[in-house]
Amino acid sequence: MARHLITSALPYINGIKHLGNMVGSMLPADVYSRYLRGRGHEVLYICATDEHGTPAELAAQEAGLPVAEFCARAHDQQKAVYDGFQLSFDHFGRSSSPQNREITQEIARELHANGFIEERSIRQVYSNTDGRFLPDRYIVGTCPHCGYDKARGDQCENCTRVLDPTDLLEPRSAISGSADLEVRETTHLFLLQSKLTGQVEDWIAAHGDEWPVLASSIARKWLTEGLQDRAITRDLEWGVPVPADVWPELAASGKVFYVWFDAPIEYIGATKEWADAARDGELRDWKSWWYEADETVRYTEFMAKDNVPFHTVMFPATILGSRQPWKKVDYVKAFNWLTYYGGKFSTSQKRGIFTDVALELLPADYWRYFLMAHAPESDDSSFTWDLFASVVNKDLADTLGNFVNRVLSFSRKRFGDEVPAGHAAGEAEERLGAQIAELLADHEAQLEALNFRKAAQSLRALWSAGNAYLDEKAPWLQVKTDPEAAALTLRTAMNLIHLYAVVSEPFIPTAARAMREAFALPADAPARTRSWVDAAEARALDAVPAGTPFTVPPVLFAKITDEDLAGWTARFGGGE
Ligand code: B3M
Ligand code: ZN
Repeated sequence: MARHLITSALPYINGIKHLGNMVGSMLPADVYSRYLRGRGHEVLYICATDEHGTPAELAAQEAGLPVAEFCARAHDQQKAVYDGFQLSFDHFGRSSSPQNREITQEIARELHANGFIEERSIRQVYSNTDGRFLPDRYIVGTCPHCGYDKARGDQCENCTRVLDPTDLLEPRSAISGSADLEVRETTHLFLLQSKLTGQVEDWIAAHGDEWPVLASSIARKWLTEGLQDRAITRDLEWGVPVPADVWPELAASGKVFYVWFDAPIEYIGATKEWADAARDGELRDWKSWWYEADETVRYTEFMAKDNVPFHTVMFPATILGSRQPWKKVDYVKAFNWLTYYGGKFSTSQKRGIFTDVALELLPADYWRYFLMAHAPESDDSSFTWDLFASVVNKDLADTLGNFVNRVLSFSRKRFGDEVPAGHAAGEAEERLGAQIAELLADHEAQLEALNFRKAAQSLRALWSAGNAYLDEKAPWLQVKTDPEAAALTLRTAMNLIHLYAVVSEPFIPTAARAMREAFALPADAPARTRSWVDAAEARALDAVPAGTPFTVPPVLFAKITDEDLAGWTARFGGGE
């Protein structure tokens, strides 16, 4: 059994994430983690809020809170939503933790000792009114090309031309609106990525072929453009301070590391947070996952495609340059965009569906299944309410939910509260068993390959097989002529329900639990605690024996009605 280290890109702290963020990082990482745990692997699923940087400071300012307090609250809010989505993190940390500060500073010291960090003086715009240096995008003015008067210092949104802040006419601070700006000399630390290019190239040459094309092609494109030396410090109040033992002057002038420098290190930092939170007697060895980790540790990262360069090039350059045996990623699972009616989900423009609001409308399982079944893997994928409703109604309500309810209620009505015995399994059951074993093998193969859309398809195929069997046997007719035959059909169908409970758990954990708990299996029954189903068990379909007491759970999935659909489309905006 392998040890699986799993991380999903750290959600930025400045607001609740939308469904597009969820589908491209945390949710698939959770499905994969749950699957691997089910297969008996040791799994450590780590995530955290990414808390530093200018957007965090500005969001705090807007909320009228000190930034530390803003982040603490925003972290708890995000964590509550992720709990609602049933994300099974082993630890959900904070990049502002002392652990991350310590490790980030240590890595910076090592990079310095190895000659990969240099101090350079640059010219930067300073706002006298705000009392701070302004990052390019916090300087606004009139575009010299098109005359748009809200162009940002890095780019004009109107004509899309890339700009330098000094190009802007009538520049002013985006924070205060003040035009009292000046250009000042300031010293920053630069990571000499150019000196690390060869090592990153070698590393990608050795490992990149195993990654999906979406990740490896982005990594290679960045490499061919060559790695530039990058400023890794900023003039901000909130961030990991530059270590004073190495750079006393910079530390005294309040420089902190750039958010993209410390954010990926938080994968390690959060693992240490996890270890530090161990209760008495519990052994949590964070280093065994990260430092001189042996080949039994397999590290998989999940992220949207815009994060790929940071994870495949910049972060590896950082840890390669540290010359310390930090674990590097084995597999990079990247996602395209989930769109809202073909357009962008946008946090700033409040377009699309936010994760907290989604959970107010429907429980997590509905979203989890839909999002995985339509994950933007090989291409972008579009959310529409019609599509969502049809997937929920067909797959979850009709194919799975209705099957479960139909079988259990009918059996209770005809045979009482225990799984009926009936005839011994016959030819139809043998065929069904063979089909289920085959579909399950396909499902496993898709999950092993991290093909989430196809895995959702094979899961649905497993559910459909139960419906086809039921329709073929028609126990409601059998019961009239041969009740023992009807009993066999129902017992077999109930075994399918139990199998569904086990193998659907990574996608729909709440419904899976309800299906599992429908059967009061004796404490020592192997099926009771089963976390996955092997081929022999799948074929036999007899884990739940006759005589097992059962209950009929409440409807697993409610159908989305036309009124729901009309209401949600009106509220969130549809295709217009
Ligand atoms: N916080 C992603 C983003 O907000 C960024 C990911 C960091 S992963 C180390 O787009
Ligand atoms: Zn312009």
